[in-house]
Formats: sequence, C-alpha cells, structure tokens
Amino acid sequence: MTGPDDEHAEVAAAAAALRDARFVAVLTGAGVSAESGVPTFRDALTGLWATFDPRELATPAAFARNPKRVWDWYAERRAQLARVEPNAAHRALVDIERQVPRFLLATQNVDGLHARAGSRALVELHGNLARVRCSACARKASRWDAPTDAAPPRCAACGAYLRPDVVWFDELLPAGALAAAEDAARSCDLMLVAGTSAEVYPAAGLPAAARAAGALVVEINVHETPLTPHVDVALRGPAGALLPALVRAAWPAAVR
Ligand code: BV8
Ligand code: ZN
Repeated sequence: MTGPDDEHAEVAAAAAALRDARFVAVLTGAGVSAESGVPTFRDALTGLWATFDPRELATPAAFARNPKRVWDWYAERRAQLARVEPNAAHRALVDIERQVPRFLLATQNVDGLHARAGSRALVELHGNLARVRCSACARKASRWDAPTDAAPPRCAACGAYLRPDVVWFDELLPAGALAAAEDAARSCDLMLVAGTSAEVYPAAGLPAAARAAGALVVEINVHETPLTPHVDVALRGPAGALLPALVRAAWPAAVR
C-alpha cells in the first residue's frame, strides 16, 4: 500500500514524464465524468436503472426486443447531461493538450463533456449521447416528434425507429476514431489512462498497445483495475484532483 509520500513521488515521476513528452495519448472512461455527477456504468446499477444492467440495455438485441425501454434509458441520460458541467479533470486534459507538442484524447464516454471543456484533438470511440440517428438509414436526426408510450420516434426519411448515435456492445466502433486512437497508442511516448475499468474492448486494449510500442503508461483511478499490474505508474485517487495536480507539477508557471 503506498503512503502519501510514495503518492507524491509517483505524481512527481508522472509529471516529469508529462513535461518531457513529445506525444501524449489519453484514454478516458466514465470515472472522469463521475465528479460532474454523471453516473459511471458501475454506479448506473444503483440509480434509476438499478434493475437493468447497462450491458443488457446497450445492445442491438435489447433495442430490437424493447426499443421504447432502450430509447427511454438514453432519453433519461440525455436529459441528465443538460444538468451537468465539465469538471477539473476535463479542464486539466485541455491544459495538457495546450502544453504538449502532440496530443490525442480517446474517450469511451458519450457525454460530450470533453468537447464542452475545450478538448480539440478528441475521438469519441463509443459515439455521443446527444446525437440521434436512424436505426435503418443512419440519417442523423437533429429533432424528432415526442415518442409515443409504446415506441421511439421515427425517422422522417424512412420511418424506421430513431436510436442514440452511440456504439452498443457487439457493434463496431467508428473506424476512423478507432484507427486514430490505435495510431496514437503506437506513436505516443506517454499514455494517461483515467477513470476506466479497462474491461471493454477494443478500447481497453489501447494501453497495452502503447506499452508494447515503448510508451510510459500512467493509470489514474480511485480503485485498482485489471490494467493496474501492467502500468508503469498507478496513481490512486480521483481524476478531478490527480489530473490538475499533474498539470501543476509539470508546468508550475503555466497553470490557469
Ligand atoms: C466490438 C456506449 C466488434 C453505449 C459502450 C470477451 C473478451 C473481450 C471482448 C469481448 C468479449 N465478449 C464481447 C466482447 C466485445 C465487447 C466487450 O469488450 N465486452 C466486455 C464487457 C468483455 N466489446 C464490444 O462489443 C465493442 N464492439 O467489440 O465490436 C464486434 C462486432 C460484432 C460482434 C462482436 C464483436 C463495443 C463496446 C462499446 C460498448 N458501448 N458505451 C452507452 O454508453 O450506453 S461501453 C461503456 O461501458 C462505456 O463506453 C465504457 O467503455 C464501458 C464502461 O467502462 P468505463 O467507462 O470504464 O466505466 P465503468 O463504470 O466501467 O468504470 C469507471 C471507472 O472509473 C472505474 O474503474 C472506477 O474505479 C473509476 N472511477 C470512478 N470515479 C472516479 C474514477 N476514477 C477516477 N476518478 C474518479 N472520480
Ligand atoms: Zn431512416
């Protein structure tokens, strides 16, 4: 168990690598939005949807079986987004992007908070909750009629049900986003992995690809994960505190 002094030394080591890095790649998960009040997938099992496992709802089969229930789950999560703001973790990642020569942030989150915080070199591996598309012709819908009690709203062009523009389990990730994230993993000299349980693939394979290509991998999480034994530095604590601490230690003069 590391004590506070070891923790301080580990932050200092990670900050030194961050300051000297030429290309920083970042992988984030629901933990970086937790301090904004967005439930993580683990927490989602305790909230309104405690009776459903997200992995049961975030699938094409669930949508085929009960499209209205899946539509409502996403509508509830979309409504939650109107009430949340980016937190210090999102802002610290924007600071890092502005300080280093090359940067790419690959997020598994669909909450749009990285873009709202100002991240630019960003790929959304699992789509975005705010976007809605047709389940048949894939046409994006910017507005739609209120759903009936029994069914989601329908596509204006072809009449099929609308669905959230996110990647469900057993669906392919957007090819461009995944390729960009894989390229960054292979080219970066430092990868930060923040707020993810590191269980969902192919995103969870990115830190191993970075390590295999010689990058230093730093994990930031409140708990241990399956990735922890395979990283160079494991910082235990909330991303909203540790990421700003890394930025302050790496660039004392530059902090906003
Ligand atoms: C695919 C969008 C090809 C929807 C999501 C067996 C082995 C390996 C892989 C598989 C397998 N069986 C099936 C697969 C493939 C499957 C997969 O990986 N399954 C897992 C469960 C084993 N993957 C897929 O299906 C992917 N597609 O493989 O395509 C294919 C094609 C056809 C047929 C077959 C295969 C698609 C995966 C994408 C699914 N969509 N999201 C939506 O949001 O509703 S996944 C969703 O769950 C998230 O996007 C995220 O990726 C994942 C949850 O992970 P986290 O973000 O990490 O969140 P979680 O709550 O789990 O953890 C939070 C972490 O934060 C914790 O560690 C916690 O300690 C920490 N934390 C909390 N607070 C803080 C904090 N840390 C720091 N600070 C804090 N304050
Ligand atoms: Zn359509």
